[in-house]
Amino acid sequence: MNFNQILKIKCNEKNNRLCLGLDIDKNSLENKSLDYMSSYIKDIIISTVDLCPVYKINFSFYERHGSKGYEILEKIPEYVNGESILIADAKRGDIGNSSKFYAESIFDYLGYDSVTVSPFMGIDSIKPFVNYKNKGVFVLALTSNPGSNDFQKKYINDKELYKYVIEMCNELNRYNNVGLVIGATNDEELDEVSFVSSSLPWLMPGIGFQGGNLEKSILVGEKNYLPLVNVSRGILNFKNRKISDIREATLNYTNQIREIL
Ligand code: OMP
Repeated sequence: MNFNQILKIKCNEKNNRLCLGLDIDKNSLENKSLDYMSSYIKDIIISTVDLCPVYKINFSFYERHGSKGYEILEKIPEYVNGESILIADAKRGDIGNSSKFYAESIFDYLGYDSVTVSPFMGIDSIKPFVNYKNKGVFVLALTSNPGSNDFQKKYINDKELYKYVIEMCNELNRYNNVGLVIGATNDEELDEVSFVSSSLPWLMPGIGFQGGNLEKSILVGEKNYLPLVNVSRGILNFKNRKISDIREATLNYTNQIREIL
């Protein structure tokens, strides 16, 4: 079975479309040691894994701590133990030869299931990731931040740049393992995205702190193929957040999503 099918099965099994973003800011924890941060993440996973089909790990929150932070990135797949899909939010993309080694580090060495990549350097920069047939590749198409106006929504000839990216992803999806990153804050463009995207999963960050539209994201994404709505700070990032509160917030989002579905 290919990645996009496995992803959908996992989401259906847990009757959820929530991707919990494990963006842990060490400074918000009561104990600021990295060993504590690691066990805190393990506890979050244990207490939410029955609900979450997907976790996304933004590498910046770990790489900023050097080798100790990287050790946590190594441990997260062990903590999840195959019960959910892991997205390495590393936003890679380089000349083919370098991308090949980025893919090797994330898929072979770290053992993550999927990765986020930037399309800026073109199709040859993404192919080395896609060539891992059992792994997933989420390509930044229409991002959630205000800067998505700077390039992505600019017209080239008759259409916006982000639509060229989506068309490239349709073409790249030979092994059914390519997805799009579509910010949930772009509710006005979602129908247009759906029109161009040919049955691809959408990773949809921007729910919670960035004010994205949960209902519209789920409804339009579901019609296309599969929306994965990411929430990070909206669930995690309060001072000294207790694990039981994280569980409750995760359940709360889960219930909202189930109602929309
Ligand atoms: P919160 O705003 O705290 O929920 O975090 C959003 C997460 O999604 C962060 O890890 C961002 O780096 C990531 N993200 C976006 O916010 N917008 C995007 O367009 C793309 C991403 C991403 O690729 O995950």
